[in-house]
Amino acid sequence: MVHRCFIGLGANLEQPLITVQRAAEVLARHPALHNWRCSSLYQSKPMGPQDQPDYVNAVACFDTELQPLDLLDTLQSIEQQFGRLRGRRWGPRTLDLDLLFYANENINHERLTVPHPGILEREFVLIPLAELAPDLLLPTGQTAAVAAQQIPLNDLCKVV
Ligand code: A4P
Ligand code: MG
Repeated sequence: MVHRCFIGLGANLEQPLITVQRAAEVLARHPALHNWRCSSLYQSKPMGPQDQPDYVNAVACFDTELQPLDLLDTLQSIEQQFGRLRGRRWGPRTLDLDLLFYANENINHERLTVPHPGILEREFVLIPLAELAPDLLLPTGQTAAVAAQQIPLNDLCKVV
């Protein structure tokens, strides 16, 4: 069975724009991910500690037959491939891939919470999500487009 998924891509170290572009290419070519679509890339102010560089963020969607934890393993192995530095929570990272939605499923596993709990507060998720899928229904019952219209932009700007 095929599941429609959305992920967030983020980077703020070592040429983050190139990192996000290359990660998107790797994901688009991955044999288990189909119908890949990616939003524009956005520059965003860091959420969390402010003593770190701005981020580059995007949202992508695809279809997959992978089960949720297998998809998480796939995403984490790509983070590793990009030399992910794991530091403090919400600290700087070479590449961060967050699973935002896995079909309409609610997952509460020690390794995986879906929908991702930060979606509604993050302009760097909602704006690219609304670009890709304006009619997507969020857990609040709002569409992505309406939620994106209501969120403060916090200097978010499109870069590519
Ligand atoms: N995990 C649980 N649920 C998920 C999920 N839905 N997707 C677990 C991915 N992983 C999930 O993640 C820690 C563990 O979360 C994983 O091992 C996985 O089993 P992590 O990526 O190592 O830790 P983290 O990212 O530092 O923590 P956290 O709470 O996931 O942070 P976020 O939410 O990823 O935020 N500012 C801007 N402007 N743009 C950003 O992209 N990102 C962050 C990180 C902070 N500030 C940012 C940005
Ligand atoms: Mg994360």
